[in-house]
Amino acid sequence: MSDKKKILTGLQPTGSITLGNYIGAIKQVVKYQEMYDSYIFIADLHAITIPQDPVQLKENIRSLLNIYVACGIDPNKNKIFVQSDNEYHCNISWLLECNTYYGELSRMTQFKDKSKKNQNFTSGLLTYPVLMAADILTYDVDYVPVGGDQKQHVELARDIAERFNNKFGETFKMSEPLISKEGTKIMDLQDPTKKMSKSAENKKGVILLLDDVEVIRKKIMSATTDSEMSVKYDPENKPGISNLLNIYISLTGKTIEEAEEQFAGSNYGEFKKEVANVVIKEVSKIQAKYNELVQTNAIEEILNNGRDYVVPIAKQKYELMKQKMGLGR
Ligand code: ATP
Ligand code: LTN
Repeated sequence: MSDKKKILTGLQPTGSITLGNYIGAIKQVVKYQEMYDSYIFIADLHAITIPQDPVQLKENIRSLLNIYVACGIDPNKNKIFVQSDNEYHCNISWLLECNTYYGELSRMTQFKDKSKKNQNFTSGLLTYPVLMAADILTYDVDYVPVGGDQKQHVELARDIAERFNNKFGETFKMSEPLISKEGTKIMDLQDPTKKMSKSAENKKGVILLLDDVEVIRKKIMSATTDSEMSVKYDPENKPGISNLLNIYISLTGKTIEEAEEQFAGSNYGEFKKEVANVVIKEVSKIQAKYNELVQTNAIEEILNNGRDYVVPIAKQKYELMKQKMGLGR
């Protein structure tokens, strides 16, 4: 038994991964795997709370997994699985749903936002946080690394766990959200006052990890800057240059001061060229690994191992819940 603390994260298989996701989230998970016993899964059952094209969804699931492994998520240090491969998540979710109040779910901020946008929303959109609670509570994890938008859902999972424990006896560990400190936020290259986002309509300012490297170079070379001529970190007055500096230091490990000193006297063209070289070097490594993974289909074995590890754990938790609730024969 490992004495490491356990963490669990779910990733929605929607859209293509951006350089912002890589710097802001994936590199974080790669760091965590050294400290924690990590569970990481593709939340495909969560993705279908809004309509998905089946062919596209299947493609996104595989692509996301291959990208994560290509970025350094190590299958030997993480239990990597697909949520729908473990049927117990849904079974456990139902038992938890019957211990969750409608009022709690309809108060969730994300539900309120998303249901407003679409009049014909499904009931899955409402009950989604219970499925998320099932994901978390099944494995008795210590921490759940999430972005600020998901904190409320992790807190709901704690409420549900506490209620269940009080009613039926100790069954679940109380997991805590692990909100990383506001990490480096990478901005859109064309509009550096906006976050680089995978759902941006115009992709000129968004670097996708699977973009052709020459496309990446072009995107960086045509990034918005300013009319001064100094490579200085000043997000307020020089958002474009500051964003490029952020990208540069995130990938080189240098400090802002070191980078400013290095580029003192350089013009913006020279600076951008160097940023592009650094990004391309990093992305090329990821793409090479990605292509190798796609060709060898290595992900298949990784996912089989992940599934075989997590299913017995979830089955045991489900049986325990059934027994406590008086279900079955
Ligand atoms: P959307 O287009 O739906 O807003 P997104 O690209 O912002 O998607 P999310 O799925 O919301 O991606 O976020 C996944 C993870 O990536 C989160 O941890 C989030 O903080 C991080 N992330 C997303 N965009 C950036 C960015 N531009 N800079 C740093 N981190 C980011
Ligand atoms: N809801 C999360 C994805 C998610 C998750 C989880 C995160 C599903 N289940 C369990 C942490 C733990 C999202 O939309 N990012």
